[in-house]
Amino acid sequence: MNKKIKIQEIFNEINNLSPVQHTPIVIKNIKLHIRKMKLNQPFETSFARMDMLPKIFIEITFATKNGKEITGIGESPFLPAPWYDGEHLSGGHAILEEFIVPSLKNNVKPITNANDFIACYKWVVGGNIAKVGAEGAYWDFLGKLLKKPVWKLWNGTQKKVECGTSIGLEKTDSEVIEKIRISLSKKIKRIKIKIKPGRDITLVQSIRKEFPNIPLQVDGNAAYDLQNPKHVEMLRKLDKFNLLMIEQPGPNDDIYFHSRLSTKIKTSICLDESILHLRHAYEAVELWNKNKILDRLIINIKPPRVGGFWEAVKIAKFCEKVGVKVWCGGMIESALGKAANVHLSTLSGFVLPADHVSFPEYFKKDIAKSLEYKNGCLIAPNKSGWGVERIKL
Ligand code: OSB
Ligand code: MG
Repeated sequence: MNKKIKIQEIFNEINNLSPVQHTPIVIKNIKLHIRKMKLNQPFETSFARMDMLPKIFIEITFATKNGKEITGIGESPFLPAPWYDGEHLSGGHAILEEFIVPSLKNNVKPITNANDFIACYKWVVGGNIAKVGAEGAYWDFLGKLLKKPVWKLWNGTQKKVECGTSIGLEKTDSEVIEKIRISLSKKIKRIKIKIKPGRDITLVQSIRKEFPNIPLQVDGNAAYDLQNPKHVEMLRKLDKFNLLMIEQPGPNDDIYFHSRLSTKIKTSICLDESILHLRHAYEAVELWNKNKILDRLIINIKPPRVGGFWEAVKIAKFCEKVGVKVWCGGMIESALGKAANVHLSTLSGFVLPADHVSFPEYFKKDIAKSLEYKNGCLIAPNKSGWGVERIKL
């Protein structure tokens, strides 16, 4: 399939997308809350087995000209070590405390939309997970100011959001299968499992033996060497299992060799780690389109990985226009971050189930109540802002 699409024109249009305009606001106060949240059960990927997720919750109080003060909260969902994207708690804390927070506090330019807010710290290179916490506080505030849920500020349309779950690696295949069974009993819409070299083909084979028809996908988290023919051959062997996609098998910062891999296998390739902003999505679309296999590209959009919700909205709209399917990935966020991801998933470009839930719930003790999961779906809240109440930081 090689549709004649004007990628540059679409990119320009989306890149200039205007966020909601509002009355000028000033930043009154910023508080950072560090929390180390224990998981109910360990989560293992190709890079590590985790039992705790460290987070920074960012509370920003804004004031309008008439002196009305409103506080919003955002989440920076770090991992315990720089396994996934180079960020971690102490580094992220330093970026927030030394650079992002002062840049916001010392800002003298008027803030009348999301771009003005983001412009305060846009000069910081990287620090995407740190940045998303600040922007999350802004959107929560803006929703409260305008008395609307955030998803309406983004013109989301799918109030009912389909959920999948991400199941980690375990010592034995039967342990993974048991976890899948539990999720299926909760009517989950699709299963994603983690794989790595040596824990891939036979694992998927035993899952398919047990569940021949479930919607199933795999995530390699950068564990495969796409320039190694043996690794490419392993991935090619997955073709016979009717998987929805293979997520980020190759290096974190690679798009090109993923596109080459995609010419050699039928299963769609989904990019996660290597898409850090809208321009990366453009690069991927152009490469797959040149190879006439654009229908085999999928993009996982995570606000923390792309440094903010507005960037995530733009990538979703861009992909929708060029005809690339997207879904909302997770970073094992708290109930607050997961709710924010549900708001994002209401955009019409999100056509595949997201990583929004876990059975049992992710954390021993969460900072708020999770949105109510029912029959494989979550409903985007009607309340103002993120719509998450009784947050205990
Ligand atoms: O690659 O999607 C990933 C968790 C941490 C880091 C990376 C990933 C994940 C997940 C879990 O797969 C997603 C979730 O349930 O939040
Ligand atoms: Mg992933």
